[in-house]
Amino acid sequence: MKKITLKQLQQLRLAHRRLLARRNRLDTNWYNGVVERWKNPVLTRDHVPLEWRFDFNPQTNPLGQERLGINSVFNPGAIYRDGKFLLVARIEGVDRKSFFAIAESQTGVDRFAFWDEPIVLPERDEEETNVYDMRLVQHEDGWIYGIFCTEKRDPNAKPGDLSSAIAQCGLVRTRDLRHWERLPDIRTPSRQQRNIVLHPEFVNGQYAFYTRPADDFIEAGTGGGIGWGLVSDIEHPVIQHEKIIDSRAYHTIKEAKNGLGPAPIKTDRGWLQLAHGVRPTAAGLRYVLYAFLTALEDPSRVIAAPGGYLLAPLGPERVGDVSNVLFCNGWAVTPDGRVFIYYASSDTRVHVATSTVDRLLDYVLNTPPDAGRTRQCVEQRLELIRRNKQYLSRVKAD
Ligand code: M1P
Repeated sequence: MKKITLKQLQQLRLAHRRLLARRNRLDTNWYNGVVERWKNPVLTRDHVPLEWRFDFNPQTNPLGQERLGINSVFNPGAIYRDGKFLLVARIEGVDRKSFFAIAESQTGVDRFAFWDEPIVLPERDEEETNVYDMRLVQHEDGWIYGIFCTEKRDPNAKPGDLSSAIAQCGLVRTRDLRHWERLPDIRTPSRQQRNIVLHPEFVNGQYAFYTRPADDFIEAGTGGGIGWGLVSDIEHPVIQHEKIIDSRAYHTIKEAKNGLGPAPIKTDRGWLQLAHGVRPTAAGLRYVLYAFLTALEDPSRVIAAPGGYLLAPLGPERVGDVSNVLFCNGWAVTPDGRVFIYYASSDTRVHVATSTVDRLLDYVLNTPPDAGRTRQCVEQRLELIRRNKQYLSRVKAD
């Protein structure tokens, strides 16, 4: 029995090593000129080190069973640092609780490997039951901040109600991604807060946050939209006033709710922003990713907003624990302007799409906005078709 068990574990090790060494390939079946998709997910539950799951000692695990299983790896924050791509992934155990761990790669598109242990996040509240979706932000004050969702059971829930929860935003900071200091949770006027993102620069000498006010845990309720608020003291992060800078809208990709993804990328034309938009369907909520641009001198002012989505769940991405979901809270930009968008599909695994700052700027500045109504949308398309006809007939005539 012991022999077979050992052999199984050796086979697991071999398969794990092979997975971590696997090179990725561009998905050549897909083209839009803005981003490339890649064939393989960059992180899955199978990437999690075997030592985090199995007890390798035959004395205590004679049957070689998995002791602490992993359900999924998704929604990572991202940063490019010292020539490496680092993801702070949300790892969900089979017990439904999530924790954070860092995976690193030299290429950004494959061969991600987790550091030897998960992050030990300092706790502030014993009621905190789950944490997830960390945004990593290198702020101009010199710290790297981690902003994440902290969730607990609603203290006012009736005894039989085990689903009502309160989501708020936790805050940590670090200089080396190994030692984390927990700051007080971010306080805002809203009952529910997820998807808070720190802007990487001071605005009028203050820390600036993108928020997502909501009065319901799953739906936005009467709230919603991407909000904006300022904080003077990061060690006492209280946002007194939130203003909505990107609203939900009827019959758009962000009808039900929306939320900022990663911290924006500074470009010479403005701040490049990536967000998720959610709409209701008969099959449940559908999450897609959309991009827009805000003004350099006022990052809360939207100056370009392409219509529709940039990325939506495709093929196998459409299926998972929460199907029909793309979610992104991490992207990394290299000094030469390459952009690596780490998006998760269906709350299950992590993929990468690649682009450049220039291509994303072209996309946000030159894609027509949502025309609002079918009739206007047809006009938009006719205009494109007729310009193409004119151009192509001229080229043929030449
Ligand atoms: O299940 C989809 C996503 O739902 C929540 O995001 P939001 O509050 O924007 O709807 C989060 O739980 C997120 O982790 C999850 O991917």
